[in-house]
Amino acid sequence: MSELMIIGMPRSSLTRTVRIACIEKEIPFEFSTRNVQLPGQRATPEVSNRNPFGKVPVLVHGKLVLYETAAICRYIDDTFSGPLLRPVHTEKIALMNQWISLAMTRLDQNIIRNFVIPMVFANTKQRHDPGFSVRMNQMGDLIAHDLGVLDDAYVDGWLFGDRFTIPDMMIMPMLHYLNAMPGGPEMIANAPNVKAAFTRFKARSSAAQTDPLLPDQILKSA
Ligand SMILES: N[C@@H](CCC(=O)N[C@@H](CS)C(=O)NCC(=O)O)C(=O)O
Repeated sequence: MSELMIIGMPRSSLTRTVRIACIEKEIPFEFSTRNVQLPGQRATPEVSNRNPFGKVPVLVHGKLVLYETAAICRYIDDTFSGPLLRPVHTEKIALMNQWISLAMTRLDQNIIRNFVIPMVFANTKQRHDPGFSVRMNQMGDLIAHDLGVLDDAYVDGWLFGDRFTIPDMMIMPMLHYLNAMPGGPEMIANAPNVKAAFTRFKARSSAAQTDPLLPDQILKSA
């Protein structure tokens, strides 16, 4: 058994982020999906015994049990040798922390929690409520704004030029879900630098190895 274990679900975008971080860092790890709850269900003891907030991903490394995606990714980068998952200069590290914070708060909320999850899990009655489409359209406008901001930041390739860093590993899996939503490909296409980065992401081995294998359009099937 490998020394490092990631607990989570294959379709969790944040679990995917930490798996990508391990693969990019070139470290072996065990991916444990055993007894992890399905989305929307109560946390199982497998998870809640390690994270009292009942969320995944969780990392277990020897005696260390760590939750929160940003903390896990930084730990992986700081602890193991292998390609750096962050820029080198202090100012750029500060900017990376800015993007990590934005990815984990605003982007995760706007794209995954308030758009993708309602779109996927709304039942027929909720879907036919006029308020639902109003809310989804409002979220679409917010996401379009956020993609516009990201587009300027992705002008040089990744957020930090040639180096694929932790916030890229957070943002790209979110875009994978957005791209599977009605209107998602159009939103991404309106941000050409983001679209180019997303295309490069899909070609990476770490993306292929962690692909949640979504249908082209997911509505109630996730
Ligand atoms: N702040 C946490 C958020 C983790 C989170 O929300 N994970 C989702 C999957 S992407 C989850 O565990 N969902 C299951 C649930 O809420 O029951 C982090 O950064 O890791």
